[in-house]
Amino acid sequence: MRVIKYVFQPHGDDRGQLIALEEFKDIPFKIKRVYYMYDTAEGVVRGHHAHKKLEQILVCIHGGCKIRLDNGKEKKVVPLEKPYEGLYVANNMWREMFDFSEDAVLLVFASELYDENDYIRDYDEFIEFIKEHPNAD
Ligand code: T46
Repeated sequence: MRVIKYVFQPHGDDRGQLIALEEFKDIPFKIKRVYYMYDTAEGVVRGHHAHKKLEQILVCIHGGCKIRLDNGKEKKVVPLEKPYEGLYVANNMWREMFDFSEDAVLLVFASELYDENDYIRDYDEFIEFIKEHPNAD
């Protein structure tokens, strides 16, 4: 499984750092939605689903967390703990987010508006879905 992690270029000067993200330039799709999660309780695992269409970039802009990616054949755990790193998560990828630090803020750029019908929340259904929609690699 190929993990696609973007390293964003900060505009740093003696005042500190600034990162600007533009659609189709830094983010490889049109950004239709942005959401973020914070105050995640200790031991919580979020996610446990895949998507039919939605693509996303995950950035832990404060603190740290881990993302488990599962393409149905292989699983990989990707730590996110730098505000300049973005993890691309394709639609047909089962994901879980865990090990959130107390101060973690996980920011997500999404290619689609929120649509509950786009979620695959049953793992067996996900395995059936990727037979017809295989992952790139
Ligand atoms: C994903 C991972 C990385 C909304 O009303 N609008 C939204 O845009 C989102 C994302 C959520 N919600 C509502 C739906 C639920 O009642 O917020 C509640 C929590 O959402 P959910 O349980 O889906 O959160 P996670 O952390 O399990 O998953 C989220 C995204 O939903 C999902 O697309 O890939 O983060």
